[in-house]
Amino acid sequence: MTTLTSYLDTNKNTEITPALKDVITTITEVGKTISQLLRKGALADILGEAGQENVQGETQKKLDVLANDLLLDALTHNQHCAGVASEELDDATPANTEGSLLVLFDPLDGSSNIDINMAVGTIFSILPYQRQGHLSTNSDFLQAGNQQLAAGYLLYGTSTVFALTVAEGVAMFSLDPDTGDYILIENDVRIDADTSEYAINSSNYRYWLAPMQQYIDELIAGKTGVRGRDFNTRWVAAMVGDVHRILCRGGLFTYPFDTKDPNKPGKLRLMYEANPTSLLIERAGGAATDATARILDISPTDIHQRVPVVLGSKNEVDYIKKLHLQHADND
Ligand code: AFP
Repeated sequence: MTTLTSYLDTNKNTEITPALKDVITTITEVGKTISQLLRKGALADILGEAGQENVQGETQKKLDVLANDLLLDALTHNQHCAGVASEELDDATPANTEGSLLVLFDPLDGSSNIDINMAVGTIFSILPYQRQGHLSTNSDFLQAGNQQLAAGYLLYGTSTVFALTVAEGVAMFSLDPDTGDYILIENDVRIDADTSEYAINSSNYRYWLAPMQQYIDELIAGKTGVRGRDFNTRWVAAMVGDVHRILCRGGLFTYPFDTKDPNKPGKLRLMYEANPTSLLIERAGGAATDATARILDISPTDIHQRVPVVLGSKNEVDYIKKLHLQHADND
């Protein structure tokens, strides 16, 4: 039996530095507390609205606020952490000026699922910090996803699962509620290139671009259309859950560009959601794009910027990209 601690200690990968180990351990320890609070549910008085709005103008749930505060407190007290950025806070919080790492997180992805007892998760991304001796600022975080040193998520579902990528490959751990240890359950997660399962919020159909409408029309036509086979929909309403399903059994997830709100080219956040999940998906053999360009190569201009996301089984992602490029050529 391999625990997360022994995995981080004995993994041959030399890029798992002591600083990374320490920060990853801090995140997973907070994950245990969040998991316990979720398990208590209404009994812990953590359901419902906290009565505040976050920087994105969305109402925060009590547990969003709690999870955010727990992670922020633990990470700013970690000696290796030079700064912390949260989806829930306007600005990044500077921490230890001698730290070598910056941490970004979405404390509770899929928060609308909390009150209905469905899966939610914590997503994180770790970037290098180059300006030791100085307080970190928002601009230090504006690094492309391909610079991430590690990324992962905690999924609080029927069990609590931790997915991690550091330098290469993706490993998955399950939290043993009896011992409090994260136990390795999959050492090298791989995603098949082909899939018949897709995730999209189809209620936004009328706002999508023509190539995305064409793609979904083709999947719905199934055997009777150009794809010549049937497809099936799954939608968790928490990206972290959809990404987890794809890591487990393949699939396609997209929150595409839409014209619903001209100020939002996509719903998902590049730095807290798209970058970390794209790194996991690519490292497991899948692909992640904004429909035409690789997500991990996007140079961020704002820590809260949003981006269209198409990720999962490689052949489906490539096919969507082909449709978008064809439409661009025809325009
Ligand atoms: P919240 O964390 O604000 O609930 O948002 C979750 C999310 O950004 C992402 O995790 C889901 O895939 C997506 O929203 C669900 O969006 P819909 O509301 O369109 O189903």
